[in-house]
Amino acid sequence: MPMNFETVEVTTDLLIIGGGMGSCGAAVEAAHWGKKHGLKVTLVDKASMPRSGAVGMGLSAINQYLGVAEGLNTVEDYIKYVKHDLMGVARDDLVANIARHVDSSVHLFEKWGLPLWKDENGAYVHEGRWQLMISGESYKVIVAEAAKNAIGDENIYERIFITEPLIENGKCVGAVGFSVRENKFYVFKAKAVMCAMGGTVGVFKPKSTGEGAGRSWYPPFSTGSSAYFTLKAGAEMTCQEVRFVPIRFKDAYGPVGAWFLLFKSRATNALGENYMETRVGELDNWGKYGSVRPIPANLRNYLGLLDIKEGKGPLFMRTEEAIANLAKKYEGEPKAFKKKMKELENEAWEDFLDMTISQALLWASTNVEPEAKSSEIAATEPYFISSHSGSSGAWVSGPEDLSGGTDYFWGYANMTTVPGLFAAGDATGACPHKFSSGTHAEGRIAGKAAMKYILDNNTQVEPNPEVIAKMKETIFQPLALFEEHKNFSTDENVNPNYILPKQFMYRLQKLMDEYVGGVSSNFSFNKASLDKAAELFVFLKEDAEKLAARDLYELLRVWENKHRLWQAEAHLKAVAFREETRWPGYYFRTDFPNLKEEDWLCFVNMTWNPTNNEWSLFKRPILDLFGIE
Ligand code: SFD
Ligand code: AMP
Repeated sequence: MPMNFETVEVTTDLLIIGGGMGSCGAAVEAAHWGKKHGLKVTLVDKASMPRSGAVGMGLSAINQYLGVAEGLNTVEDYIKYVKHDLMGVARDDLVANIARHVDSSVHLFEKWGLPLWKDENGAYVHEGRWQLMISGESYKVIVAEAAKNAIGDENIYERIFITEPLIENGKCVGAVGFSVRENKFYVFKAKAVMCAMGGTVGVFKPKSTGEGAGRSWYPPFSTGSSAYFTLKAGAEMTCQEVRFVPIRFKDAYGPVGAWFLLFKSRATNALGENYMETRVGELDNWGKYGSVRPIPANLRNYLGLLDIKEGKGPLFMRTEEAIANLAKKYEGEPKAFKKKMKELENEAWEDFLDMTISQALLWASTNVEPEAKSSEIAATEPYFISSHSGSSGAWVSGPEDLSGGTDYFWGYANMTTVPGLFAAGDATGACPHKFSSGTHAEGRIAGKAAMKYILDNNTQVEPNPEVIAKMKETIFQPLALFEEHKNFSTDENVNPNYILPKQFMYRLQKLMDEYVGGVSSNFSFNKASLDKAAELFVFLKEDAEKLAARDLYELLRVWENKHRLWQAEAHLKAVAFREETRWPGYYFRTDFPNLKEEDWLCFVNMTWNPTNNEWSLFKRPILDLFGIE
């Protein structure tokens, strides 16, 4: 591997990092303001935009749509739904800001060519109250095309992995990274930076190991870059304890929403019991959140997990029963019945073919006919994602009209506590349930605010060249380390001088799985196991300095793992700090098994201090801005 990496410098006004849903929203909006004021917008993605990020495979539903103009819902309805789902812990202002803009993002998608399902009256077909059905195999291609058209191909850098933020006098002034295809080191200098590099997968040992390794619900290429970037910039973070454990079709992770909401399916245990009914009394233990409807996602999980713990699994999605129920009214008319059954079968397969193709393959290869036989569902390994029902991310400012004058506001919507650094999507915390559409809307909000910030602070701060030189050395050091020591042993995989990224990842995942409540420890832990994790973490971090790479591909894996490590550490610290159990279907503290509203109905926030390498954790109050209980 040659060590002569060319340095490429790019100077811009706004740098958007990531090419996913949030970034595509930001690109469209920022380009509009950029054209008006002569400002340049540049976007950098580690992959190729038309298929990068969580929506790359496509989706079969848009999960946030309010239908305000149609009189379907209000912004307040949505805040209430989100706050209840997260057991009281969410930011009114951020949720409201997204909710009031999300419908217009959905209308843009439709204008750009995304096929939304319509009924015979031309109205959108709803999956549930907030969800719209789409034929979304090419969802990301369509949204990325609009973003590319807005800022121009010449301003888009693909296949560049961003590793570090550039900070000068506490302000974010750019980022550095490397090409995953060429021997090039990139320095992006900017007046403002927007971080939207998605969530984190692979911190916990996945259920899919061996021949299924690499399969996950959220994309395996979401590797914690948002959390790393914002933490390393010195930004305040929030809800790092709030991981997401979805219930999914077992082994290929097919989503369940369409089955529960559109097909009105039940899930039952091996004895045919519906745990949502047999376990309903358990909900009384979780304060007022046990009586809200819909039942919060984590409590729904919890009821199923209780059945599993008692040996009443596996759990099954009763697809055959749901399809039969929907076709029932056509039973007297054979032709209409046949047609309806065909239509339902098509919808069942399309749900996966649009979004989780491997689930359709698994069905096909295991002779599943959903109209004839139930399919197993199960809780997955934990993920870090704030756009679905998790909540971890950076603590960002709200918009002035909603939270001005409160501690939620410090100047520019969606700016982190680091001046010049904005965030959206999985990168921002405490505003969950934004999904693909809300993330796009949040990206637009952040993109617009960032352009305003640039107009108000229109100076290009030059990053320190010595810092950049040092970063370049650090980024490529894993290649040099391998070259230096590769001949020490007869097997490259076994060498006392370095650790390869796959081995490192397995170690991180084992640690988190066993001591911080992964699948094998039944999502449970206590202080003793967290202390053990913290002890092992010290060794793991020491060895992170010895990560080695044989080629550019492995260098990417090295940096993905370094990023994951920070998300893992932030999580470990946050769950140790919160001495209660608030989301029992996501994790359970056996030493503090109850909800403690008086002490813990608050945000757990944290910062990492770049100057002394110290972490601090603290509580922040939850403000009630809309009078929503
Ligand atoms: O059914 C770097 N999501 C769903 N949303 C919906 O609206 N409907 C659904 O049906 C949804 N479901 C679903 C969903 C996701 C997945 C994977 C499945 C099913 C199987 C959620 C949305 O997809 C999600 O909310 C948004 O996409 C989040 O957007 P954003 O922008 O926060 O993240 P991204 O789109 O993953 O993009 C990240 C980008 O960053 C790049 N990147 N670039 C440079 N340097 C680095 N170091 C980088 N690291 C990452 C990525 O390449 C990417 O471009 S259902 O389950 O509910
Ligand atoms: P999922 O497929 O689990 O990602 O869910 C898609 C959407 O449906 C999300 O908005 C979920 O919150 C919602 N959802 C899924 N299952 C249920 C359920 N049983 N009750 C209410 N909402 C659900």
